[in-house]
Amino acid sequence: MNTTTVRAACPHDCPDTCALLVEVRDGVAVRVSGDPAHPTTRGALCTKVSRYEQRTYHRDRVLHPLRRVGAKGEGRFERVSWDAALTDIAARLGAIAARNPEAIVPYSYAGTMGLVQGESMAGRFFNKLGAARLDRTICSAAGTVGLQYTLGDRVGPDMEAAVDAGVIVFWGTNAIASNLHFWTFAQEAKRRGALLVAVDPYRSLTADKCALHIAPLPGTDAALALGVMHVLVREDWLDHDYIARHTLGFDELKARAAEFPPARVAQLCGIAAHEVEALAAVIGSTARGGASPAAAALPPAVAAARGPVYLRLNYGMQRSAGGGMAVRNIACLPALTGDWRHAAGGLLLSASGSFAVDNAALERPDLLAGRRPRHINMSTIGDDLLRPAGAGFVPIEALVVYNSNPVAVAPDSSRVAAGFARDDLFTVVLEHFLTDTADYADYVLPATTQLEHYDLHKTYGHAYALVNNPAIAPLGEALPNTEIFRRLAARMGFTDACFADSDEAIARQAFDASHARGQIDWPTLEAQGWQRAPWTGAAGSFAPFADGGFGTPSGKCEFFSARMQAAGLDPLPAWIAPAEVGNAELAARFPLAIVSPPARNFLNSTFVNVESLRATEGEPKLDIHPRDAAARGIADGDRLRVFNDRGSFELAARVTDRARPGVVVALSIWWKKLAADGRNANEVVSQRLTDMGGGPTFYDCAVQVEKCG
Ligand SMILES: Nc1nc2c(c(=O)[nH]1)N[C@H]1C(S)=C(S)[C@@H](COP(=O)(O)OP(=O)(O)OC[C@H]3O[C@@H](n4cnc5c(=O)[nH]c(N)nc54)[C@H](O)[C@@H]3O)O[C@H]1N2
Ligand SMILES: Nc1nc2c(c(=O)[nH]1)N[C@H]1C(S)=C(S)[C@@H](COP(=O)(O)OP(=O)(O)OC[C@H]3O[C@@H](n4cnc5c(=O)[nH]c(N)nc54)[C@H](O)[C@@H]3O)O[C@H]1N2
Ligand code: SF4
Ligand SMILES: [Mo]
Repeated sequence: MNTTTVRAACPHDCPDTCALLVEVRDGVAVRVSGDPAHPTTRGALCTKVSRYEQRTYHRDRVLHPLRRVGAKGEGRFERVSWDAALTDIAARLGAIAARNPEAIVPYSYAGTMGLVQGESMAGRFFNKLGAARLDRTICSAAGTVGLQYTLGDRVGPDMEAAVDAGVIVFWGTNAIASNLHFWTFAQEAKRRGALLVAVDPYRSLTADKCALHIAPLPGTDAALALGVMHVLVREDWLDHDYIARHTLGFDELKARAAEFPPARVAQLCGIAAHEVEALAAVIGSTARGGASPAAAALPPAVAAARGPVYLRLNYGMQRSAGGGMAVRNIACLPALTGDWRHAAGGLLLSASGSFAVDNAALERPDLLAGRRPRHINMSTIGDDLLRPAGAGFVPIEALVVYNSNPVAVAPDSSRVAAGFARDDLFTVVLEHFLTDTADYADYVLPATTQLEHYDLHKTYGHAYALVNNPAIAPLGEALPNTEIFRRLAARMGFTDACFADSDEAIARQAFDASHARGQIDWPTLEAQGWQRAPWTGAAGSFAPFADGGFGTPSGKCEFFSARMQAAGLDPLPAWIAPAEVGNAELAARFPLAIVSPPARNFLNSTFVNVESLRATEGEPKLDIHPRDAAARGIADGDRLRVFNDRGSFELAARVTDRARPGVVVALSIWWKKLAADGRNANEVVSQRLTDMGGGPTFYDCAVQVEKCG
């Protein structure tokens, strides 16, 4: 028996990007575990990925090219050869491209976060073709832009540094489900005396374990942050030296914050004024030192809180009409309190700025040869697929989907499905499984999983790059995304040298070697499997803005943003109400807000078809507060219908005070075809976009709930 251990990386859209060790026996992957030497993985994986081999060897893997024989959506296919599939696909894309290449749209997201299997060879292919460009907005676009305006960078304190924090605020993040390794560091901080705080409309697994939980209505965080600013200014819990040296527009911010006293904020957020005071007291704990607050009687743990204050945001608070502004307002707080001075203070939303990626080298926009194709926003793919010709709009004639499952994950699902069902649409899906999306494909092409291909990863949750070495040979006739696009390029007659680059060669092009953040020591990376971004210094000591150095035009934390003004936005932290939550007109018919955040055992819609994980989640459930349930005659376990004007879906009632009054919660993202009614939460979500970045508004959604039958 021949046993080897292969160094790999978790490919999933998760901030932890774990370093993996894959044990291979006689060519078969038998065990996937966390690398004990990697500083944030520390030998542990989540349940999902510790069963990764169950997914790779799943009996439902698509292992050969498939051609549709049934109606769209039915999921009936016949096996064809790679040669037949590629010849026909190239001919059909070629015919469309001859008329107008912009009628071809790539659709991809983060099924793998790999720099190689993501937008490298695929980007080259679509650039050479002159296809439409996809705006990849579906997850983080609003928060990214809000952060860019305010801090000008996507970095923050190290994950490892959380152990030294005095206060950790989980703001719109359910870390136990979606950032497990951060939670482990937070537990260590708690043992050392830190106060854990959650801001989440739902008592999530994480909120449930925090000493202080504030549950504002979804989409009201911008107001809550303004209320916190109000109290910080009122109590003078401010670092005046930091403000003077490293911020822009403090006087204007002060005037704006004056308009948001706790009583007003409490009303906007659907909470009590004393909760605003308490949140301000913990966030102000570094600046206030031992000072006891004047205005409010605080719970003893809150009064005793001491910084540094580590704000851990994830993306939960930016999936509303004012989501960009919410992130921006929160991002102003550590500059007011001076928490950026500390390695364990400040704010982490994304660490994806740790490495400078050379997107031009990966995707080769020069292949466009001066063409400037239109952009299609992935968050409104439903409307765009159904939009008729005219007013300058060229109908979408072909979609090539990879690393994504839009029929399950995109908003306003019945419109998305109707678009995919168009008979005159040519659809190619590169996949591991016959997902809800693959069921609509004309061709399904078998892609390799992370155990079968090479890749290079950076991450959005820590400061390490990782390599992923293939552990096993591709199963069946599966090919890496890169190889599929290489072969398609050859069929299309694309002869540029870059289409011959190997996956390893592409990886070497990925980081911008001319940039301080592009420095990689390849021998170390390859031998160890991972490497810390050298410019960030030693683990746990990185304080990116201790001496200012923000990435904004002024080099300061911009409370006042001229760029926002130029973009037609309020240049100061502002309150933007949700579009549907708390909307008086809608309330008569749709009085409840619904949020549909990730279930712990799924990763977006990935893993829903792995039986052992689905069994743990059970069936789709709706958490509803006892008061809202009683008002509708709903008992625990009843079958419910959730609906609004866009659609409906069904699930089982879980009557619980984990859901606050007025807000129902459907942990997601279920495969539609694995739910009893063939639908999921995205049936009711609108295609409305956020204030910044053109992001989706999954958690800004008004519904009514009733008992079925
Ligand atoms: N297990 C697991 N892990 C995942 C994922 C997964 O699907 N499963 N998905 C990955 C991906 S793609 C992402 S983007 C991240 C997402 O990670 P998170 O951002 O943590 O996930 P969300 O569920 O979107 O938001 C977290 C919490 O925000 C709350 N929330 C909803 N609306 C609001 C609001 O308006 N304000 C506030 N303050 N809170 C709100 C939700 O109730 C939820 O508990 O996780 C990644 N990790
Ligand atoms: N209601 C609701 N909807 C949501 C969200 C929510 O919280 N609530 N979250 C939103 C967010 S934050 C995100 S990021 C999106 C996520 O949306 P997606 O990025 O579409 O994520 P997944 O649903 O996991 O689908 C990824 C697919 O890629 C495939 N895949 C994985 N690796 C490879 C590969 O190497 N090659 C190929 N060809 N395919 C591969 C997987 O099999 C899987 O089917 O969903 C969004 N939708
Ligand atoms: S999904 Fe996240 S926690 Fe799980 S192994 Fe991957 S990176 Fe680690
Ligand atoms: Mo996401």
